[in-house]
Amino acid sequence: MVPFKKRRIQLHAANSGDGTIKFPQVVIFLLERKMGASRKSFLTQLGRGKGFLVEESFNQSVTHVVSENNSGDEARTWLNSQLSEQSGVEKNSAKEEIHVLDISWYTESMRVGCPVVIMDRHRLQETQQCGPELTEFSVPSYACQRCTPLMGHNSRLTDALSILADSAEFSENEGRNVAFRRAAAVLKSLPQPVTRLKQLQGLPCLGEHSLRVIKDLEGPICLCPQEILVEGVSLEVETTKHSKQYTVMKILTGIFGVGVKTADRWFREGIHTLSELRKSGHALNRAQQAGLQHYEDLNLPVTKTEADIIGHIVKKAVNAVLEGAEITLIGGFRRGKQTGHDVDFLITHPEEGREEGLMPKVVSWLESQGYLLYQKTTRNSYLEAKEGPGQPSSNMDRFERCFLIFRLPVDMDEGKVQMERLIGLQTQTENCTQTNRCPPVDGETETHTHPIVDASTQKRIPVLEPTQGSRNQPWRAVRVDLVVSPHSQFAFALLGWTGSKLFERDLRRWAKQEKAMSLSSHALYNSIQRTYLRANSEEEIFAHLGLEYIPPSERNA
Ligand code: 8GT
Ligand code: MN
Repeated sequence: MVPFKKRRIQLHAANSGDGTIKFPQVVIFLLERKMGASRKSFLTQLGRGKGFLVEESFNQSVTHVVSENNSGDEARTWLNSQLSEQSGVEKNSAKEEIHVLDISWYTESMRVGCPVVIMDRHRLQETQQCGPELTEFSVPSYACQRCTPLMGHNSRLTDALSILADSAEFSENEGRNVAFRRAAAVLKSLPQPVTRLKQLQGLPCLGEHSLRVIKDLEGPICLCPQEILVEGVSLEVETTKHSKQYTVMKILTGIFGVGVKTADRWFREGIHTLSELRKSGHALNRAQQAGLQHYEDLNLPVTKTEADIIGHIVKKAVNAVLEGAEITLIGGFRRGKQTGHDVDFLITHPEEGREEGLMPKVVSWLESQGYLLYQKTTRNSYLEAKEGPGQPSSNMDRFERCFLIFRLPVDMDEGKVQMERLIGLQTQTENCTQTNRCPPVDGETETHTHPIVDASTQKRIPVLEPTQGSRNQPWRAVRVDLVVSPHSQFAFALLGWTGSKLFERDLRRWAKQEKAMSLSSHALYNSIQRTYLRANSEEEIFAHLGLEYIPPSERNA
């Protein structure tokens, strides 16, 4: 024990440290109890010399209490007694704000010269652990058993894992792709941000690899002299994100009609940009030609407003060709997304059978009004009695389905689409474009509308498509998917096309593995009883599957 007089002198000397404060948001108090006054004085001086703000006595501005040789309980009891002496400070709220730390945090920070990230080992452990930081998460293993909102609380982690999933997808490593997507989906479903790795113990789908990435991302956080918060990085994620393969595959698979296989082949051939692809002389199919032509537009997110306007136009088309037909917005927008990569609609008619042959008529109407830049229609080939239930492993269903590239008029002056103008719009398309229609093959049709080309000069006539890029056009291209379902299958189609992809995948997996059932977007089949289970609503399907109903807004796994 240092004699009182000497102690005062030492403390005074510490106080007079005139170094500037480099980390004003970190206010430290060193607990003298069991540390001793002389050591406290020495450490205070050391900290101040390095630009740390070390308070002489405990006060309301303190953010970090550092203790040596005290247990977590002892330090917390001391802190609570200090807090209760201070008026207007609630113990519990203060408890969340003040870090109670072991001396190791302080000495490490001294060594580095800035406050190091607080790791588990720096915190004084209390016997009774409670409070939001220590929430123990519990998550069921199937995505269809849990709620996953649009915005999770751990987007930094989920974004990183999604990059690794994309990369695995580009390498056609399906197992790895799904593993990372599942891990990301589990983190997205958590009700709070992950603050400690040990909170993840026992959670499903978090493999060793994902945990390693999370660990790298969670630290070290360091308040550098410039006071920039530097978060932990995952070398693997950074390397992947900036790798040639990843960046090129992102570009090439971003072309409508180009899948991973084709993109990978081009990548290996040395095609790394759109202009290299254009120059390569590769024969592109119609979808790819259209995709390349409208690349910029199709890679701009579609807004909810645009989706609603397209919905209005499609509804008009549907009603024009079949009275009483109904359309429903499905896909991501039904789950509450505000932007999407496309717009998906499900069309049906309350009278079974009336929907037959509807798609070609809707498409013709849209085409005649100049709304289509590209379309490919496939016929419904699903016949329950003949073929049996849809295979759960397949996500390709056999509804009458149409992939469109929609030509959405845009008001150039205001930079946004105007509903009223659009609905009555008669475009000049017939005057300035030509349509290439393929003869139907196996119930499929495909058309691609090009800007008309002057036969003698081979130059485009620039009526609707100025050469300055698509933003100077009075329209934009948007991907739209239309699906027609018989009314008896509507609930299954609605559930199957609302997504998310992982949610759907897990619904089918749950049905098969847990219930011996086979779920598709057409039907639910009980493999043991050999019967189809009818349903008029999504709620009924969840009930058949023995699952709690999850609304669309919580299916964002
Ligand atoms: P996004 O468009 O904003 O990117 O997001 P999304 O709307 O969720 O994705 P999507 O790629 O447009 O797909 C919409 C939903 O349709 C997803 O749930 C997906 O699983 C589902 N889906 C397909 N193709 C097929 C298919 O052939 N059959 C069935 N039943 N569902 C499909 O994408
Ligand atoms: Mn979609």
